[in-house]
Amino acid sequence: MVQSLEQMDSPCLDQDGRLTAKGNSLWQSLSEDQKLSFYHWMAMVRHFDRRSVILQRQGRIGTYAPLEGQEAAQVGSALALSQEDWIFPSYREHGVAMVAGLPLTHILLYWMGRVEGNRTPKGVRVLPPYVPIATQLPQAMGASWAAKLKKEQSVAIAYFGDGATSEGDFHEALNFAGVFKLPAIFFCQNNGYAISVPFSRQSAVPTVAERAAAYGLKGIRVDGNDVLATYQATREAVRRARAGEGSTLIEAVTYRKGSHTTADDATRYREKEEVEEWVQKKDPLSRYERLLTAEGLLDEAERIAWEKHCREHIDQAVQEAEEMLAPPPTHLFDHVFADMPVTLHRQRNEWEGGNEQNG
Ligand SMILES: Cc1ncc(C[n+]2csc(CCOP(=O)(O)OP(=O)(O)O)c2C)c(N)n1
Ligand SMILES: [Mg+2]
Repeated sequence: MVQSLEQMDSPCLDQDGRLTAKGNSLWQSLSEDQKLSFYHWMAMVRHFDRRSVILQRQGRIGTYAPLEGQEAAQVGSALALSQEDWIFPSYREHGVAMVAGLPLTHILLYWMGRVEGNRTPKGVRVLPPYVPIATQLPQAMGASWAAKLKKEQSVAIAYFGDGATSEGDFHEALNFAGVFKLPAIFFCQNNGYAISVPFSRQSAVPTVAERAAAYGLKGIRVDGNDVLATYQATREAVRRARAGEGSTLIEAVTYRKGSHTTADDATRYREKEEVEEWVQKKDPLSRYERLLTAEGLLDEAERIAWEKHCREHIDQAVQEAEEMLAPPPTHLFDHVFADMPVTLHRQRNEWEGGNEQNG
C-alpha cells in the first residue's frame, strides 16, 4: 500500500530537495551549524543502522529493528527537543536516542541483550526501548502530568508506529492528554505497516492525525521524509506544550526501506514497485544532501570526510561494546521477577551447584 501524501501540511522541501516558500522562511532562521546538524545526524544514523544489520548477520548482535528510510522523521523531531524533555521510544528509535545523547555503545549493548543497554546514563532522558506496542504512551503521560504538577518546563514525547494506534493504550493516552491538557507530544511514524499489516487494516479513516480532534488535541500530518518539516512541526508542538496550550499528535508519513526486523522478510508482503518508489525517489538523506549541496554547504570531499568520521565513531562503539566482559549466566535469572518463583530458584541453584562441580 503506497502512503497517500494528500492532506499533508505543506512541505519545507520538495522531492528534489528544493526549499518551498515555507521552507525558505525556516531556513533563514537557522544557523549554519543547525543546517549541517540535520545532515550530520541523518548520515550517522544511517551508517549506524547499516552497520547494525551487518553485525546481526555476523551473529555479533541479536535480532535488530532497522530504521533506514525514517531518518528525517527521527532526527528532525529529536533536534527540536531539549535536554530536559523526556523521550519514550519504541524499539525503532535509535536515531532519536542518539540525537538525545545516548552513546552508540549503549544502543549496541541493548541489541546484544545486555542489561547495561537498559540503564540510561545520568542526564539523558531517553527511556529504554518499549517493545510491547503502545505501552510507552500512558507512561509518557505520567511523566508529562508530573512535569505539569511540578510546574517544570519539560515536555514528554512518545514515539510510536501506525500499528500502535490500534492499541487501547493509544486512545487512553490521547484522552488523558486532552482532559488534563498535558505538555506532551505524540509522534507517530506512519511507515505504512505494522509488520505485514498495512495501515488500511489498522484504521477506517485515512490518517492518524485526524484522530487528534476526537480527544481535543491538535493533529498535524507532515511528510516524514522532509527533515525540515518534521523539525518545524515538533518545534511548534514543543512551543505549544511549554506555553500550556496542550498536546499535539504529529503523524510523520514515512517508510521503512527494509524489513520489520532482521527476522522478517518484507518482500513477502510489499510490492517491489512500492519499495522502489520510496527507496529511489523519496530518500530523506539524499533529498537533504541535495539542498545542502545547492546551498554551497556540502561538497563531495566534505561528504566523504563525514562518512569516514561516522565509520570511525561506530567502529569505536562496536569495539567498546564487544570488549565488555561477558555477563555471568545468572543474569538469565535476574531482573525479571521482583520475587523469584521457587522453580527458578531451584534452576539457579542447580546451575550454580553444577558449575562449581565442573569448576
Ligand atoms: C502488545 C503487543 N502486541 C503485539 C506485538 C508484536 N509486534 C511487534 S512489532 C509490531 C508491529 C508494530 O507496528 P507499528 O506500530 O506500525 O511500528 P513499526 O514496527 O512499523 O515501527 C507488532 C504487532 C507487540 N510487540 N506488542
Ligand atoms: Mg508501522
